[in-house]
Amino acid sequence: MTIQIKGAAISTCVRIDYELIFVDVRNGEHKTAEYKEKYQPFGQIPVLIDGDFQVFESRAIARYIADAHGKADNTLYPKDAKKRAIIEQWISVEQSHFKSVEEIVWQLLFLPRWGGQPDAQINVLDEFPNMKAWWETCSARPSCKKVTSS
Ligand SMILES: N[C@@H](CCC(=O)N[C@@H](CS)C(=O)NCC(=O)O)C(=O)O
Repeated sequence: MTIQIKGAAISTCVRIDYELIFVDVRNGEHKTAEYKEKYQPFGQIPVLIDGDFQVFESRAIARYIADAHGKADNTLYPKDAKKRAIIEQWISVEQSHFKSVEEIVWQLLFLPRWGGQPDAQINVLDEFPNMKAWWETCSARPSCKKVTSS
């Protein structure tokens, strides 16, 4: 059975095959009582559906995909406790401290695709070499290229 993701093509970077079920966020489909009751109580995307199993929250989804559908060596999310702890550490750091990165991703990736004009002040990539390297690594991933070209 194919995994289904309720969301928008641009916001998913998944390394496995899946069926995208488009949610019309611009027209508020995700805020309807039916959507909240059936899929996501906070009225947001993404939601993963795997047969009769459903899970929302992107980090929970990512962990589930890695555990349930990852390759045998599972290099992205290894079972080794220490390796996993370091991954969880950085997932927590991202969730707790990366608000400014969200803004950068919004300005550089999503806003232009929604017809908006990015803030000219967002030039941190040139100011912070590590951030630039991170951005180049992320955007070079096949999954990122796939969703940004669609
Ligand atoms: N904590 C949630 C955040 C989800 C989220 O912010 N989704 C955005 C799109 S990427 C959304 O649904 N925005 C519409 C809204 O909040 O009304 C997660 O990680 O899944």
